[in-house]
Amino acid sequence: MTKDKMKINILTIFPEFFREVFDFGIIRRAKLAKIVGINIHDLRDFTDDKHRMVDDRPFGGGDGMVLQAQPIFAAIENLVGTCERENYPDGTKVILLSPQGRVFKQAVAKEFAAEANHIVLICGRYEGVDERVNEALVTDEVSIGDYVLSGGEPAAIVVVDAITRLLPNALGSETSAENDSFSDGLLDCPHYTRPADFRGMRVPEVLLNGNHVEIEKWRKEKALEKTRLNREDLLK
Ligand code: 6GU
Repeated sequence: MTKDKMKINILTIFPEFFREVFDFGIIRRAKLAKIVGINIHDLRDFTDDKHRMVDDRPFGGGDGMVLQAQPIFAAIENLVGTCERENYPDGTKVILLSPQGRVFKQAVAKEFAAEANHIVLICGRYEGVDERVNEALVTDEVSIGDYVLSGGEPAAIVVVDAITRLLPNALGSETSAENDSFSDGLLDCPHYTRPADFRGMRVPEVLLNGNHVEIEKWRKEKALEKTRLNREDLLK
């Protein structure tokens, strides 16, 4: 797929939540360079209801409220041009952020960055989202990890960040996604900068001697050590 600008649309009942969060660092730069375009949409703008209601009580009873299908269908029709998943243009991903999704990993970020040119993120809320959204609209249901958030908004920020930095030319030449944690299945090695002695704590000698073979060997060892300590599961 030819990589034109990546369009990301976020559907939320809390548009204010995203007011400044994408205006810093790599995401800001990628926006200015037209590598990515990020737009926030208030789900309430798509409701039929005169009171702008977007949720209702669950059929079958139970606690909490469920996001209704109608405003989400209307929003997808507006943003994608159709609310029939099989008719989405090539490169369209409609992602529901929910704790029931498949877990978002670096490999998933790479898949989205490589395959999509238009991503719609639906921020789940309350006790859930009417399942017909999943049945008809959603191409990928995604969770960012095994804990409960009050809504999908923080997850949307995580997904946007992880995808944006993988887009071609999003990182300056001074940084590279190749050296990131997880790109080789290990955590990153420790880093140090000046001064070489801070409060008596010395930078490892090997990093100061300019022997790049030795330095690479040290970094690999330390990456393994850190991974064994904090993320033994990654070594299996
Ligand atoms: Cl995507 N949504 C919510 N509500 N909780 C989560 C999550 C998403 N990912 C992990 N926990």
